[in-house]
Formats: sequence, structure tokens, C-alpha cells
Amino acid sequence: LPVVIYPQPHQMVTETGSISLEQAFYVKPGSVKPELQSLLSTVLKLDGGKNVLPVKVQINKSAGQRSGAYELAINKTGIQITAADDRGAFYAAQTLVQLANGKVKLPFIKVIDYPDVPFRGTVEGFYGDPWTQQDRVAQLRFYGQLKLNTYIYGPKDDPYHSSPNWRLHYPEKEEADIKLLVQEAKKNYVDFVWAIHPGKDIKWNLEDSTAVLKKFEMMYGLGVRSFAVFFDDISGVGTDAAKQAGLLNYIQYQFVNKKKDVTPLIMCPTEYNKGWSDPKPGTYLDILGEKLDPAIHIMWTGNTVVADITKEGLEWVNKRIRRPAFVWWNFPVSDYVRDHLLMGPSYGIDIDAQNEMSGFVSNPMDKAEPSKTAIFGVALYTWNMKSYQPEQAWLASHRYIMPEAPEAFQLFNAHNSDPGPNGHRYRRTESVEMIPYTTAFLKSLKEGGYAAADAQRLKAEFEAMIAASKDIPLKSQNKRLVEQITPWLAQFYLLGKAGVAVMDLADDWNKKSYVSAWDKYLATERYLDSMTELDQKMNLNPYQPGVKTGSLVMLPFVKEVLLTVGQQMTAGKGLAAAGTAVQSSDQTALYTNNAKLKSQPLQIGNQSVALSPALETITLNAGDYFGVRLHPNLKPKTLQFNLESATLTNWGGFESSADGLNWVVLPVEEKKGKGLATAFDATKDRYIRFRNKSEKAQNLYLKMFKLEVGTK
Ligand code: LTM
Repeated sequence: LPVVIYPQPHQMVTETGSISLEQAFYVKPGSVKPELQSLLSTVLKLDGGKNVLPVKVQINKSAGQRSGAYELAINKTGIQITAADDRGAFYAAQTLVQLANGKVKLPFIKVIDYPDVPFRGTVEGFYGDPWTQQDRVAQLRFYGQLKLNTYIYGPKDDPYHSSPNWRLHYPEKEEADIKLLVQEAKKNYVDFVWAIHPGKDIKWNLEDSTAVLKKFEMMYGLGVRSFAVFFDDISGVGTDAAKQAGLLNYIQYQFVNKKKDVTPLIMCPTEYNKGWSDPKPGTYLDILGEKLDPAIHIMWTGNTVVADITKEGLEWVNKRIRRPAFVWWNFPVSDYVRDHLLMGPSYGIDIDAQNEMSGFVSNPMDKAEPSKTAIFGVALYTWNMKSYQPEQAWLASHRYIMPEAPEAFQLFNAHNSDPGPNGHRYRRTESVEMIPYTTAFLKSLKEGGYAAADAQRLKAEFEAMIAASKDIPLKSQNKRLVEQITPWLAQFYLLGKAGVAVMDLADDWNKKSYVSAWDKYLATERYLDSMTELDQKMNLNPYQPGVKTGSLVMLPFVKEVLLTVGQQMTAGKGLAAAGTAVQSSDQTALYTNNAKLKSQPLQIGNQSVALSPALETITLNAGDYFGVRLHPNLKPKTLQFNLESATLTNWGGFESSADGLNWVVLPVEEKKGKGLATAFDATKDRYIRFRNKSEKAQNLYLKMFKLEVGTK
């Protein structure tokens, strides 16, 4: 069998011969670090005995070698490790562990290996519940095994990382936890980078510069040796490039240069993607490029906030910031689509971009364990870029992460990968293998028949979904992973059931078993209703509540088959009428002229229509507006809003209209951007919006814009 190691080593040559793992080995006492010794002892017999073979470890930093580079040789004389540093020796041992795991002997082998990207890992940089201590410990161990060396701590909802408490000490319990995490990170040769996010309320004076330094000193006291400063998602005075560079340089001179054992600083700029950056020469990015100390890394998310990473995109920014960007890849983060899981392959990352980046970190989901699927891909990509194949990496990740039920996990992931419509317009492939079958089946069904082979394949897939939703919790040893995907597993089961029922419906209808067909019709409807119920009951976060699965291909397929056969069953009556599309100009829709909001999804419930909340600052230019246009059968009742702007009513106003042309100003009860509007003309009003009435651009946060509605 070929030897497979993750991530794939740069050079690996197997030779004839092997050493039994019954063989005793010997490590000269004191010659290796304790964590290396304990790692080696997980697969080698190190307790001495007769005819021992030596394990020799040599640290030998030769010019130009990266941290983490190593050579490993296994031959009849024993095991030799030569590494650029202790991290490299640790990685050699990780390779050895993978060679030995589940085997009875070690092959004779020569490995020469090194990372392509100097800093590789994750940035816990999402909005929502931060990871737990246990989640983080498990991540750090996972990173060690996959040769990832960077974990940036920056959860947006930690008030001691961001406002209001970035100036303050962590409470005792949190301090103790961070101290333990730093130790765990060290054991796994991961740099624990602590990030501060002071830009929402920072004052550009000595007092606040000192406050940042003091906080870094506190974190240094807990063992932290790597630091970052984030200026993303802020507005106001904090966004000044020259001031930001000034603060970072101050930290560089007053802290990093003095400490000697602190790794290079990382900063996340305010204009962190091309879409949001001022293209004019001499503006924000050029100012950073010119003023920021060259030793400091600058993060970058790509051409947009959530984006593919391309060589050309990086070349563009690198010219401006005058250094290779440190990539902040917003995948598989799901804080803008909280009802979905992003379990698909890590693709859209350019294998020719190695020289354009200094680091590459993935921003994951708030669900730590499920995020490992994508992080596995990132580990393989950043270590050996040219060899990276997203689909292969994804397939391998299932066996690596859930060895007890890899097929079930793969099936679940295959149907849980697209985020659904979202404000970032970021979409992923989903249910790829099934698309030829769903397309062919639907086309022929509409023409009055279908191929049995297509139907069989689809039914088998729905049956496999039912089985997978049971197998995963039953077989997986990873209880935390199962816990984090439980609502989606429940929904997946229902989708499987609905799918089987709908395929049986088509079959019965085809065979003219009309009574049975009607039963299957009702059964499909019941499963779909249960899915809607579950969607309304679980994962009730205030942003994108609910639980979506198979939402790109498999669920629309079930609905379409049900509708098509239903139409055929009622020969154009009843159900067919339900399927008649509403005139598009009548449909409830988003109503805006603002570029950043134009893809913001609507959340349409039984009694409400809301704009899906956005996480980042929204800039409304003079005259810009956003709101909703209602279906003519709906009437507006109450508008609840939270736009988080203390001066909202000084510059903006709420308005309603019957035709989108003539507008009436709505009186509102409002405090600090939060409030209610109720004075609608319920019989006429169809358009409700908020508009920037002033003559200049204004900032706000779209936390809530929710209209209670009734039927006319
Ligand atoms: O991407 C950056 C630099 N900042 C924020 C993240 O905190 C957030 O997780 C992502 C995805 O919503 N978008 C951001 O703008």
C-alpha cells in the first residue's frame, strides 16, 4: 500500500525493508524536548531492552530553512531526525506517528519536508458564541497533528478582546483558561496569537496607546508571545490609517523590540478587502504600506469580505501594502448564515499564490469540531500548495475526522455545504454527485416519464441520508462534533424521509397506483411540514434562525417533484393553482438602492418580513435607502428596528408609500437607533423604508429591521 501522510510531504522515498514496531528504541536522555519524547512514546517502545535501535534527533538550523522544516530517515540503523528547530523535530515525529498508526511495522523511508506558507492555521474571528475552552484545546491538538502553527484568538463577542473591555484585565477564570491554552499551544508548537480589537472607541492619544501596551503586558504575563491588532468592522475616528500605523509602530518599538521573544505583529486593516478599499493612489492601503513598520503583517480577506483567494488578487494588494499579505480566509465561517453548516471542500484557494502570502488563516464556524473538515484542507494547502487537490483533501478529511463512520460523514457533508442566499453573495457547490440525476429525473418527469435508473439512484441517496443521520451519532466517538450538528442531523433525517416518500409517490403515480400515490403525497407533505416546524423551533438565534439542510439541490428537488406530480394528479386543478408563480412584481421583496445591501436576504415568516441582519458597518450615501416591498395581500402592522446609531433620526427617516413614488414620513418612537414605527396606512402602504435624508454618507449597523404583517 502507498504511504499516505497528511499534509503531503514535499519529498518522500520509501526503500525496501522495514522495522517491526515490536522493536525497542532508545532516545538519549535529555536529547529531546519532553513533548517530543511523549509523542514518540505513543508509537515506539522507548523502554529500552535488548538490541535497541537509536532515535537520533539533531537541531540544525541551516540558512534559509523555515521553522518546521525537517528530515526523517528510517533505516536499518534506526531513526534519524534532523530539523531546523524544535517545531521541525515535532513535525518529524508527527510524520512518524502517522507512519506507525494502526500498523505493525515502520517502512524504511526518507522524508524531506518543509511548509510552503510560514504562518498557517485559524483565526477565531467570527461573531457569535466564542469556542469553549475544550473546543480550543481540541483544535490546538488537531493543529499540532496537521503541522498548523498559528491560532489567532479574536472572537468578536469577547468583550475583553473588543469594546467595551479591551482596556481591562480578564476576570480570573478567563485568565486561568488563557494561561492553560497558551501552554497547550506551546506543547503543539502552535503560536497562540492574542488579538485586540480597540477601534470602536479608541482615542488617538497616549493614554489609549498605553492602554493597549498594558493589556499586551497582561497577556504576556499569561504566557502569550504573539500579538495582533484588529481594526475590522469599525467606523469613525478609529479607521484612520496613519493613526493605526502609528499605534502599531509604537507597539513594535515599545513592546516587540524590547521583549525579544515576541513573534512579528499582525494587524487587520479596516479596508481588509478590495471591494471596500479606496482605489485612489495615496489612500488608506498605501498609507499603511508606507508607514507601517515592514516587520508587521497585514491581513487581507480577498477581493470581497468572503472570497476566493487568487494570485492576482494578492498581487494587487501586495503592491499597495508593500509586503505579502497575511490571508484571512473567511471560510468556513457561518456567522452571516447561521442556519447553515459549511461542510464542503476548501476550494477557491489558488495553488500558485504561495509567494504572494506571508500567512494563511481560516476563519471557522462557531462550531469548532465541524469546522475541522475545512481546516484539514487548509492544512494540506498551506503546507504543500502545488500538490493540493480540494476534492481529494475533502474525501481524506472524512476518514481522518470520523474514522468510525467516514461514508456517513461524507454524505452528510456533501449535502450541507452551500450557505444559501446571503448578503456576501458567496455560494458553494452542494450535492454535486446528485445533480445529473435530479436534473434528468425532473426533466423527464415533467414530460411524463423517467428513467428507472435515475429514480433508483435518487431513492438510494435519500435512504442513505436516513441511515447516515442515525450512523453518525451512533458510531462517532467525537461526541462534541455530534452535539454541534445534532439539529442538522435531525433535519437531514426528515429530508431523507421526505425524499423516499416523494420517490415512492412518483413510482406509484407512474404505476397508476392512485390510492397509494395519494398516501405518499400526504406523507411527503407531512415530512416537509415537520422540517418547517423544526426550522422554526431549533437554533433560534436572532440573526438567521433555523436549521437548513440540502437547501441548494435536494430539498428543492423534493418540493419540485411533489408539485409536479401533484399537478398531474389534480389535472390542473387545486394543487396546480398553488403552484402558479406569483407575478414577480407582486412578490414581497427587498427594497434598496444601496450597493452593500442589495443582496441582503429577506426572512419571510408567517407574520413578519425582516431584513437578515448584517454584521459589518453599513454606509448609506446621501439618499440611499433600504426596506421592503410587500405582496399586495399583506398589510404592514409594526416595524421594529435596531440600527445602532445614536444620531439616527438627525440624518435619517422612516417612510411608507403605496406606490414607491409618493412617500409619507412615519413618526417613530426611537432611542439610540432602536425603536418602533406603527402609524401605517394598512390598507394602502406596500413600501416601507429607512432613508438617509442628509447630504453626506452616514454609518449604521443593520441589527434589526422587522415588519410585523397581517393579511388584507
Ligand atoms: O472578515 C473580517 C476581517 N472581519 C469580519 C469577521 O469577523 C466575520 O466573521 C466575517 C464573516 O462574517 N466578516 C467580517 O467582516
